[in-house]
Amino acid sequence: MIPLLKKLEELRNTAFEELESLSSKADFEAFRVKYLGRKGEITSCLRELSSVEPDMRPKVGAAANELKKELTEALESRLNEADVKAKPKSKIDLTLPGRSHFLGKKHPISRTVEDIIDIFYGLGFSVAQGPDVETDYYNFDALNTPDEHPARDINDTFYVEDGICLRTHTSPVQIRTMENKKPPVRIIAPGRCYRKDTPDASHAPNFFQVEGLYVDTNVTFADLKGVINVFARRMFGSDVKVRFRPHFFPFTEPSAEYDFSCMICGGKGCRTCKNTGWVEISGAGMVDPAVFGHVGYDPSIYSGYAFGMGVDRITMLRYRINDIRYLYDNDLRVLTKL
Ligand code: 2NM
Repeated sequence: MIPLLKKLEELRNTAFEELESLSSKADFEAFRVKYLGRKGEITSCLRELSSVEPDMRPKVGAAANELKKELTEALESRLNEADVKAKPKSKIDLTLPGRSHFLGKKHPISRTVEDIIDIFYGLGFSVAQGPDVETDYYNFDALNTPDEHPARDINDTFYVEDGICLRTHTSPVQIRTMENKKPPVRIIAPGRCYRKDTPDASHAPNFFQVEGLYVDTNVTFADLKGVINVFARRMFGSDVKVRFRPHFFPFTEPSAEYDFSCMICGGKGCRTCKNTGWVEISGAGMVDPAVFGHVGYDPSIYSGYAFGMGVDRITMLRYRINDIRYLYDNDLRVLTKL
């Protein structure tokens, strides 16, 4: 037998034997260098081919290449199984079903506020904002609310300290805006308000309002009715009806409360409208000259209307929520269904 062939045969035996005994990554690498490397055993056999008789070279060369291929494959498969064994048992159970993710949603009140803002943008209003913590002056005095008015009672208003309260409406924003800007003024003031009410189906100690104000020359109650009518239709559709009932507010004269026809029952009468066919939205009126006096507007030149609306009430109507507390409970069953 050709010595080189014999050598290859021995190499095969020792190499395969050695391969079985390897365990560490370093062992495998050393093995690869020793047998399959550029200066390894098989390469050196191939170099010795020149010493073999020419007609035998192809046979010996093929044998060397064959061994190289077998060893490479064997090493590969040993590495793979060693890899599996080397890994610690995973703590992650890949067979578990995936977790579903909740996709965040805007709160229904935020959605209503945004829709209201969009409608009033379309009517030429801009948005004004102010602080939640107010002085008595902005929350009451400037709004022509007398000292003895029941709304000022410590049982109705949250006082932070003497003379400082949580705003009970967003009207202070209107006052601040008028102080800083000459007419024409056409703004809405959306935001959170606070009243010391015991929570029930229709009361929460904090709630949301959007108030509107338009001051210019020759503004009339007819302009107010027009804007409220347009708002009602854009918000609830072309079938909704609006009615105004005389009322009193210290900051407007004349004043009214206004109702929309009930969109739950279509005006026929149901629980939400207490069988009247109408749901109260809020109040409105012509800004009282005394209020203009506080902000330095001349009531003989300017007139204006103001209105409020209860965002919670509107939200409850459009999403058919029959208890205001659902809006503040962070109950995902409510939030994900809307
Ligand atoms: C309402 C109802 C009627 C109102 C009045 C003013 C201001 F600042 F111009 F005097 N702002 N908002 C107003 C008027 C608010 O909400 C029920």
